Amino acid sequence: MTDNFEIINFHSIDDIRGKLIAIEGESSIPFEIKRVYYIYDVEENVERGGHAHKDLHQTLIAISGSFTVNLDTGQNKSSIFLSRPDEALWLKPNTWRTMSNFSAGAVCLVLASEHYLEEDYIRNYQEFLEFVNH
Ligand code: T46
Repeated sequence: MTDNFEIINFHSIDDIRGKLIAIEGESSIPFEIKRVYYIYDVEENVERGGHAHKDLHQTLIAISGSFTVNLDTGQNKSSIFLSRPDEALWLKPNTWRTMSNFSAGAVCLVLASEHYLEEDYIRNYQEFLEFVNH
């Protein structure tokens, strides 16, 4: 059983003016980017997520600030601290996730492989366990 996630490191183009990172679908990240969204203005001690996806692939990037992503495959649990704009967490399907410990000013940029589809979500943990165990 794999952990259902990978860390992707981006190449930063640096010069005396600062840094630039370009992300291209099916190249910098391993899927076509069909949707982009970002999460910001999250109060301290708030937890987001609490669901899994059946087919969706996503990469999460701490464009600013930091937060923790807590992952659960039904067999393995991991916590990933994201704080670098040159690093992405690639979340594969069938991974229960919550996001917590948002720092002040944190921005989570998400690149998704599909358009928004509520039917792709599993928002009940028992249903998730049944889904991944069959
Ligand atoms: C995920 C984590 C990392 C939309 O209408 N379109 C969208 O593209 C998204 C992502 C959400 N929504 C609606 C659905 C809800 O009514 O926005 C509302 C808040 O979404 P949700 O409670 O799912 O947000 P998070 O932060 O708990 O989870 C989000 C993503 O939904 C999810 O796929 O993996 O970020």
